[in-house]
Amino acid sequence: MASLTGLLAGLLTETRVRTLGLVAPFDDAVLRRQHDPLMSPLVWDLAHVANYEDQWLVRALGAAPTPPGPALDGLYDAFAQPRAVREQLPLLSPAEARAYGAAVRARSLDLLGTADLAPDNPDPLLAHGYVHHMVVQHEQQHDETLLAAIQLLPVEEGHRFGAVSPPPAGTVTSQEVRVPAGRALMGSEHPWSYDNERPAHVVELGAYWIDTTPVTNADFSLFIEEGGYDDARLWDPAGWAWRQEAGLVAPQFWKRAGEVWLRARFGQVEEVPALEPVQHVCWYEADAFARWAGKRLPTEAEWERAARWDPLTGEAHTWPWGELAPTTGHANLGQGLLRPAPVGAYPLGVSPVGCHQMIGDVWEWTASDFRPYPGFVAFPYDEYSAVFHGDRYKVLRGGSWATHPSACRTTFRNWDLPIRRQIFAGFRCARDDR
Ligand code: AVJ
Ligand code: FE
Repeated sequence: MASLTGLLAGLLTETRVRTLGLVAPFDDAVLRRQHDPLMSPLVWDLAHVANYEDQWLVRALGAAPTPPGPALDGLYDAFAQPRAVREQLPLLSPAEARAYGAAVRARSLDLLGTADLAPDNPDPLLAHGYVHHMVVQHEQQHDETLLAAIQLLPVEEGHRFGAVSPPPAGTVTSQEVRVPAGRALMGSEHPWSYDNERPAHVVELGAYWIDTTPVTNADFSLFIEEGGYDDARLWDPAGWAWRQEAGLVAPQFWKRAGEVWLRARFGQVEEVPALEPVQHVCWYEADAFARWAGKRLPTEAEWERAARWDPLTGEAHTWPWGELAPTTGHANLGQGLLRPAPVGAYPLGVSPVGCHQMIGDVWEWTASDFRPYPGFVAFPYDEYSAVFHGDRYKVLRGGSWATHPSACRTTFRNWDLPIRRQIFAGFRCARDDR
C-alpha cells in the first residue's frame, strides 16, 4: 500500500500549498475581517481545516490532540458558530493558525506513514485511506470557500493569484441533445465517495432534452433585456418574493455601464464576456430563466445521466470522458484560470451524449432538493450530509473552475440554499420530450 500512502501524502501537501497560497497575499487585518455576513473571516477557515484534520487524522486514529487541543473544537465548529458572528470569536491569529495547521499536519503525516490502508482493514476510516481522502476533499472545499470570500473583497483589495488565460471558445454543433428513456446508474461505490453519493442505484428516466452547454452571459443578458426580472409569471412564488426583497436585477457583481454590463472580480472590473457561462446567479434566477426560455432545470438524475452515460456501451463513467483523471485539456478545474472558460473550450471533455463542460467552469443548479438516496447511511458523521437533507437545499452538480479534481466527479453532490449566489454557480436547461 506504499503507493496509496504516497498518493494521499502528496494530495495533502498539494492542498496545503494551495490553502496557504490563497491567504498569502493578504495582511492580518484583511484575514481577520468579516467581509460579508455569508462568509467567514479567512483566518477562520485556515484554523478550521487544521482543527478538522486534528479531529479526523490525529484523534480519530487514537493519537493525543495537537496543542492547543480540543478547547479549539467549539470555536471552529461550523454548527456552533454561525458565519456572520465568527469575526467576534477569540480566533487564533493568522500566525497562530498557520503554526497550528503545520503542527497538525506534521503529526497526521507521521501517523499516515504507519497506517494500514489495506481495503480489508476492518476500520472503515482507514480502509482505502478513506478518512485521509475525506480530509483532502474537506480542505479543497474550503479552498473554494476561501475564494468565494475573497471574491467579495472590495475591488481595490482583490488579488488575481497569477491566473492564466482561458482557452478560446470552441464549436458547439447543436444547442440541445435528446437523451432517450432508460435505466440510469446514479451514485458511486468508489471507496472515496461521500456518504451522500451512496448507494449507487438505478433510476428509470423518461426521454428528455438537455442543453449542450451552460447558459452564457449573452443568453442571460437577453433575459434581462426582455424584462425577465420584472415578470412575476416567470418566477417561483418564493423566488419572486426574494427577488423583490433583495432587489435582484442582474447576477451578483454585475453593473450596468451605458450599453454594456461590467463585472467585478478579484481586483478587476471588466466587460462581461459574452460566451462564458453565467455565474453568481441563485437557483431562483436560474429557474426563472429556464421558464422564460420555455424550458426547466434538469433533475440531478437527468444531469448525471447526460454527464456519464455512454449510449454505445451502456456504461456510466466517473468523468464525462471516461475514467482518466482530469487534465487541463479536459475541464476547467483547480483555480488556474480564476474564471469560467467560454463555451466549447473543452472538446476533449464532452460527454458521450454530447454535453460540454459538465465538469468544471460553473456549478450547475438542478431542479432537485438535497435528499438521501434510497438506503443512505450517514458516514462517518451526520453533519457532513444528513443534517442538510430535506427540501431546504437545492443540489448543484459538476464543480466549478474553483473546485479541485479531488472534490469533483459526475456523482459528486453539492448543495446550497436557493437564494445563494456568492458561490461559483450557473446552470443549463432541460425540457421534456414531446
Ligand atoms: C458541500 C460545500 C455544502 O461548505 O458547507 C465544508 C462542504 N462540509 N465543511 C459546505 C463542507 C464541511 C459543504 N458543501
Ligand atoms: Fe468544514
